[in-house]
Amino acid sequence: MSDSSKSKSPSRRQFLSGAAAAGAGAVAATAARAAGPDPLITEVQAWATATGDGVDATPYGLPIRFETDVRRRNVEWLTADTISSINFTPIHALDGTITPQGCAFERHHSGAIEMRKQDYRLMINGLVDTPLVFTYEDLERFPRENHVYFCECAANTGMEWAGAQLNGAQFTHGMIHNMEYSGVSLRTLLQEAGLGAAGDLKDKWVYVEGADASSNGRSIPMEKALDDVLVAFKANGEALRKEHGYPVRLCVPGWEGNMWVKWLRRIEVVDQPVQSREETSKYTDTLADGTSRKWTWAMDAKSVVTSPSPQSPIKHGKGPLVITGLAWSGRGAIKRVDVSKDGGKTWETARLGAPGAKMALSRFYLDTEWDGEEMLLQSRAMDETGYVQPTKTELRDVRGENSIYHNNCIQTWWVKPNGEAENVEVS
Ligand SMILES: Nc1nc2c(c(=O)[nH]1)N[C@H]1C(S)=C(S)[C@@H](COP(=O)(O)O)O[C@H]1N2
Ligand SMILES: [Mo]
Repeated sequence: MSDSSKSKSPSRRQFLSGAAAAGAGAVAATAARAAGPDPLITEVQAWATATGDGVDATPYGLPIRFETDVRRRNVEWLTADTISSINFTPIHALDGTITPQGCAFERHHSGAIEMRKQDYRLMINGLVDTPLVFTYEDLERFPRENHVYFCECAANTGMEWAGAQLNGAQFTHGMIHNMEYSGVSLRTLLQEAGLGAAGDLKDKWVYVEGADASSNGRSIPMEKALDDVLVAFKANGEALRKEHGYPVRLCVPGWEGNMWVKWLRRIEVVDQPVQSREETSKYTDTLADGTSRKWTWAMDAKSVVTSPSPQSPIKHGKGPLVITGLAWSGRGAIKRVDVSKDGGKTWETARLGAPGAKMALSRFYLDTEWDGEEMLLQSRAMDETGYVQPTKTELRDVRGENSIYHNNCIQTWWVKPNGEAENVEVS
């Protein structure tokens, strides 16, 4: 509970007003200078002595050159080549909840393919009344929906099972992005083909496939297919980027990223799961006794402090500190996030940037005072089902240590008195 926020807010205000009034005396001015630049800007600054760039027809705007560090990164030793590989979203450097496409992680099994809209075709076949092939223009004529959803690769945080491994939230938790998608519900397209031929829909499935060499085929139970699955062609208002499946991808809200088939080419209604590579030998969890857990579709509630973190150290001294991070759940909306500074012994409830939305990222903030001492920073998410994000020990007790996928345990950053942070484990 944030009992401390009440007692601490006056000192926060004192600090800020102290800086603003620093001109009053030499001692105050020195204090303010130590905390930041001079408070009064009376001279004409360089930017006002000439005009800036005119508007021009730049092909497409890019971030200002001072922000080029905010970019995807990969971990070279992780995969044998970049064709079947992954890069990571710079979540340590972003704020709010929407991930710009230009820095949203990519995961390909056989490289990103380039397809023109004119060449795009989507086939629905199998147990349908009328097998159909849609062009891109056909899809645009069905009623459209907009939804914000996160997409998390099941392997996110997968390198952390055996111990603290990668030093940065980008690498430990960056296989996630959150975008506003525009598209047509899969239900609408299935109804267009007609599901009468499928008979009882309860035990039916759809098998979805991409146009790339891997095909990335996955079976989805009909109940989910008719619920909230979206056939998307826009993300954050613009066309999908090539690497995210241009021109059309599937969004399977709350479920593991692997099911979000890119370059979507075929949807087959079938009477049993296909048992493809991606849903048997891959994306399956090996338990402590060596057996495998079949199908883990929904991504359980999870959170991470994005700043401070190893790539986003504290650059100021003690005093006001904003601790922030992301929380999400594949089973619904985030209800609450708690933050601990002492490795999970005590917790304070963080402030959500906006009320949690179903299967979408939530941003949390803990506006706090830093005493300049070391912290073992953690965050713990709770979703609307009442599920609470587990500690690493709790998760290992249930799942053993052989797993890779579906690691949603609490993350710890050891923040040192110099403001630097390191990936650690607490027991
Ligand atoms: N056709 C196709 N779809 C695919 C993949 C792929 O390799 N080919 N990778 C899957 C995996 S494992 C994930 S995590 C997500 C990643 O989506 P992104 O590249 O847009 O981040 O796409 C999924 N869809
Ligand atoms: Mo994935």
